[in-house]
Amino acid sequence: MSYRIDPQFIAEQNARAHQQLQSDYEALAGVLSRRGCDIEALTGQAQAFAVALPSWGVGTGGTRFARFPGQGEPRNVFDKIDDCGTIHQLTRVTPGVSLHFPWDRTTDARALREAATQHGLHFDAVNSNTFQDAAGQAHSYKFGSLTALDPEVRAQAVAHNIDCIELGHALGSKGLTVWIGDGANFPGQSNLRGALERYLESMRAIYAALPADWLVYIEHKLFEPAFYATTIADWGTSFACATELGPKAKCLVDLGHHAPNTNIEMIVARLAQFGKLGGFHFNDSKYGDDDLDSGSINPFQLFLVFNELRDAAQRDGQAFRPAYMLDQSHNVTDPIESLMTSAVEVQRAYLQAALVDTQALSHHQKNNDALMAAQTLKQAFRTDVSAILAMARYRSGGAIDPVALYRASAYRDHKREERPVVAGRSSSGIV
Ligand code: AOS
Ligand code: ZN
Ligand code: ZN
Ligand code: ZN
Repeated sequence: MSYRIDPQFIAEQNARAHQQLQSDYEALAGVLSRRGCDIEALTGQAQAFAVALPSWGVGTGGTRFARFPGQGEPRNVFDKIDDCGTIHQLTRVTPGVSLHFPWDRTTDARALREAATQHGLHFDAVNSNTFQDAAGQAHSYKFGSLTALDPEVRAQAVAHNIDCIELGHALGSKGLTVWIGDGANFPGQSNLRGALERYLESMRAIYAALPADWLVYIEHKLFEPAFYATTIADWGTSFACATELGPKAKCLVDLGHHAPNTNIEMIVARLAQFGKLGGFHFNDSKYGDDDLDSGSINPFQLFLVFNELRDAAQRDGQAFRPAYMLDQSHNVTDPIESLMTSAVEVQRAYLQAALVDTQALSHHQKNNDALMAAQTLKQAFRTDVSAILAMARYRSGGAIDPVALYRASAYRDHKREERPVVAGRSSSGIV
């Protein structure tokens, strides 16, 4: 039986912090009520919020350059589910897990589904992988996958995506995220239009295999590994392809996949306006696809993204339900601590956006009062909602302070014993 944090231990740790939380919460309730906001409604909203975990994020020490494996890291998808379960147990905000095939392939989908259910987890969108060669595959993706000139390579890449749909279907997923590294490193290397034509042809075959209640998410990325011309480089290409494919195709925005200083919140607004905003890979970055913890570099940008999401939800109501996922992996922290931190930061941005005084904002906009409009957003952004987030976790059975509780539990030490290091192992699938 693998180690799990005892709910009794959570209750004990929370008991020590509860009084302090209660007084912070009451103080904040007073501040908010003077602004006409009901803290209880906000706490309810925080409790209902969710962001899915990337299975690849719980592996330790991964960047594209090297891995520095940590002790007690997950050895397989079942271990990953245990770690994701722990993150959800403490934060109560991450009930979904996004798997990546073939990294997370298992022959026993039923056992995997059962393991997830035991942790109160379900499976969010599954991710295909044609950006690296899997052991034993017939054709290499060195010169592309869904866009490859060789029809056999394309057929293999399409078949893999359909395979992912079937695996995901057996696990209760409802979506497939497709990110490809296809593109060119040199001008002239490939015909730019031809590559996109082949992409669409391949995607049509994948689209045709989607179950009725599934979506396919097209994830764009400016560059890397293709450094001259990435086939699906931007939201315009993503939008055009999603439109070509049909209503089950939507665009996925990974915050790290844009040129520096790109106005990502505006991209979010555009995609939402035209009904093509499918979801997110949340993370943060300073230079490129850095995959750092959410809110660690630019929390204001994250808030502004959620401000657009708030606006879209207000306009479109229940129909507007983009998929929220994290996508991060790096070298220097315990990934469980980082993922808990990111999940809470995304939840924080959501809540801060819920605090925007929308009436005041539209009043200032009507009067062309740019200064006060900006101040209205800043007021919401500057509000420290930590006590609401902590209260939401507490009421949902999670930890008032997830990182402190995780450290106090010595979870990783237990896992170090349960998951002995095997020489040469690289199970997390991080590239
Ligand atoms: C790659 O840059 C993308 O962010 C994908 O979402 C990818 O599948 C994921 O980061 C795992 O490597
Ligand atoms: Zn991503
Ligand atoms: Zn990224
Ligand atoms: Zn990425």
